[in-house]
Amino acid sequence: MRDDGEVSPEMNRADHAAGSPSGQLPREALEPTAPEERGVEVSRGMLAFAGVIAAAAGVVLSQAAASALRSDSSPVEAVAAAVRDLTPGPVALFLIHLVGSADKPLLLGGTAVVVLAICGYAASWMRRFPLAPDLVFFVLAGVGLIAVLRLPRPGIAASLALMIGFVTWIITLRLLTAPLLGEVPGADAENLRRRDFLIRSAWVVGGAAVLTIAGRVAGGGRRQVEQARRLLRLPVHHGEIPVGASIGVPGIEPWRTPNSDFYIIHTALAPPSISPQDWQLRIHGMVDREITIGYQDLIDRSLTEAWVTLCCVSNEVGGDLVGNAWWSGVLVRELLAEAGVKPGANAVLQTSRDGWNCGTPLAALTDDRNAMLAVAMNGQPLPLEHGFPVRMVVPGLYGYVSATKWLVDIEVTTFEKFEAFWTQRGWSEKGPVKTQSRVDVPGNGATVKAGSVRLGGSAWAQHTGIEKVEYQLDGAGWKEAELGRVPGEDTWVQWSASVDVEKGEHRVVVRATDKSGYPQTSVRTDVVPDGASGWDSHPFDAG
Ligand SMILES: Nc1nc2c(c(=O)[nH]1)N[C@H]1C(S)=C(S)[C@@H](COP(=O)(O)O)O[C@H]1N2
Ligand SMILES: [Mo]
Repeated sequence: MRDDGEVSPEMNRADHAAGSPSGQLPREALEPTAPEERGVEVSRGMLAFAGVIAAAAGVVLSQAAASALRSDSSPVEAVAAAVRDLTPGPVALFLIHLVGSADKPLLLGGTAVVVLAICGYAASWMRRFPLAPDLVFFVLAGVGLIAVLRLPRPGIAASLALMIGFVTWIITLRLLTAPLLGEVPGADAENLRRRDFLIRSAWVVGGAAVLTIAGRVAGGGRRQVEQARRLLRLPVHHGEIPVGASIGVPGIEPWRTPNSDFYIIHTALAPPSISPQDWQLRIHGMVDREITIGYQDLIDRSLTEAWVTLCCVSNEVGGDLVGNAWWSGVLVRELLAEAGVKPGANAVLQTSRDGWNCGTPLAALTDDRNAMLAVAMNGQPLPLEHGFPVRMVVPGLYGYVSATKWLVDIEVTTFEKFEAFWTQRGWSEKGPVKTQSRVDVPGNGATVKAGSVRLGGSAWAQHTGIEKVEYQLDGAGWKEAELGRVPGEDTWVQWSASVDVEKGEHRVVVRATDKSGYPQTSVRTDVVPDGASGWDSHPFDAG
């Protein structure tokens, strides 16, 4: 997105260059009469404007074509994905992992803005260099082609969409600039040029809008998948919240996270639209028999169901990139047993439809922790954003090394043979979750009524389990909190305590001890490379 800032100021400069005293355009500057000089000035800015509109029309048409042709990605998305993949680790971390869902509009919008700016700038030089924009279009299309070809599933559709965008650029720019560059006789020439130009621009914008809608209607990939999802009737349960798990402290996060509130983290610019009929999972690599399995095959097997708390490695201390749901799916170890894992393997490389990948210790998929290929979340088919139709859920590991959404490929292998997406960007190869606890109430900096106050929050150490949670009020000794009753080791536990506070400022600190006997460390570490540590604490006021 850095280019943004560089290109636009130059564009402004270009717009004003013709009028500048230094006279960057000597040929025009030599022309004697005032009106014509003004005409040149106007058309330089207008040429840039024409370039931007032509570029936008091309981008919009290529998007429409991509969607009509049901391409997985449009050319702009392909370029944005390339920018994402080439972004150095620390910046990518910020952009993709921490900005969360805001990174998608940022990346896509930024890519589009840079393209428009470059095209506008190139078009502003058309009077002196008539082929300048064509050359720039050609180079941009070349970049687009490289980006399209490095997609996880490069296809005819995306290349065709790119071609359509390129041709639109060339034709639209000529169409728009004809009145600006052609000879128009008469005293009123400038106004006529302008009027003709504006009329043509309006046609282009209107046409692009109509074709966008047509593209949506013709494609409708996402809508069809949404529909297929709605019509699915899976033999799964909604998951009754176990008695005692929810301790009913007002203001605390619910023990079950509703699907609509569940945090979303992924690098995909848009969730891939995969209909259940099209979904296939390939299990291969160091196995005796390669397996390919379809959706119906999968859900016809015996389904396993469990409460599992999922959390993100980039969750800060006290953060909310953690959620708890009732998952339904098929045990991974059963599928792996069917394929027959060869001796020597220690890892599974999981790949999603959109090309993201992660490496999971084989042991975590075959031991007693019931790692599953989940098809439902809280009794509903997975929402598209959470990996529809099939994702992996592995208790005790951060999502970035285990929880592949839109999963299509499982390769049994060894860690020495690959480096996964986030590992290449400086994150740890293995990602067991760290024992954590959080204060929910009183809220950070909240004001409560002096007297009896309820403290509460949650603590998690998936697949180890929480032994106890302690809190400290205003630096006094640690006291044990009451815990909710949980069905196993794989979920978070709610904690609460009642305290008496006087008027004034207070601070509550929380720490958990897990069932391995490990007390949560007070040492604060950053989320990179393997998850944050440290105690959560909230100041609050009693009034
Ligand atoms: N295909 C794909 N799967 C993915 C990711 C991704 O970027 N792409 N991100 C992972 C990370 S970092 C996390 S924390 C979890 C988040 O799952 P959720 O969005 O359902 O909460 O998904 C994991 N699965
Ligand atoms: Mo994550």
